[in-house]
Amino acid sequence: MKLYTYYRSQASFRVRIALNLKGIAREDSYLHLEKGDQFVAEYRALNPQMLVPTLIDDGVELFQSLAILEYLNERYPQPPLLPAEPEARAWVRGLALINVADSHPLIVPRVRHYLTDVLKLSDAQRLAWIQHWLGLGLEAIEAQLARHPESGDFCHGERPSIADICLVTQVTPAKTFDCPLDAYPRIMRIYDTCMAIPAFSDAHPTRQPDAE
Ligand SMILES: N[C@@H](CCC(=O)N[C@@H](CS)C(=O)NCC(=O)O)C(=O)O
Repeated sequence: MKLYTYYRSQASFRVRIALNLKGIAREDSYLHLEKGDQFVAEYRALNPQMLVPTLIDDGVELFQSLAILEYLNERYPQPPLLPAEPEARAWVRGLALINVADSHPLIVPRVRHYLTDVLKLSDAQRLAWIQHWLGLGLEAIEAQLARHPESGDFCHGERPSIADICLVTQVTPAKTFDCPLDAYPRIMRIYDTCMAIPAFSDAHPTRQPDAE
C-alpha cells in the first residue's frame, strides 16, 4: 500500500493509526502542505481535491480518511474497528463524525490561510477561531461519552474503534493550539489509553519521518 501523507495532517494521522492497528505495512509518500506539494499536477491527477490522505491499495485510489477507515475495516476485518451491533456502530460513527465532519474541516490549512490571507484576521483572531471550533467539538464528544454507558478506557467497549481514532485527532490539534483540556476528563482518559498503544503513538505527527 502507498499512503500520501503529511506529518501534521490529522486526516493522514487517522489512516496511519488504522493501518498500524490492522498490522498493514505501507510505503509513505510525503507531501509538504505548506510548500504546496498537494497542488502539483501529478498529485492533482491522483486526488482532484488536492488533499491528503490518499491511499493506494492494489491500484485502487482511495480518498477521504473516514471512507478509507471503513474500506480498511471491510477489506481487512481483523481487528475490527467497529462494534458488531448496528446501534453501537451508528454511535461510533456519529462520534467520529463530530471530529471528521464538524470540527476538523474548520481548522484545516486552506481555511486557516483564508482567514489570514483573504479576511485579514490577526494571529490572535485566527487562534480564537481555531480554539472555538475545536472546543465545541470537544464539548460535544465529552457530553456523548458521559451519556454512553459502554464508554470507559475507550469510546465504546474494550478495544479501539474508529471513534477512538477520531477522538485522538480532535485532541492532538487541541494540544497544538493550546485549547484548555481540563473540562474533558473522559476524552483525556481515552486519549491517554490510546497513546499508550504503539499503533497510535507510532502514527503521531512528531514520530513521522517528515516531521520538522
Ligand atoms: N475530510 C478530509 C479532510 C482532508 C484534509 O482537509 N486534509 C488536509 C490535511 S489534514 C489537507 O490536505 N489540507 C490541505 C489544504 O488545506 O490545503 C478527510 O478526512 O480526509
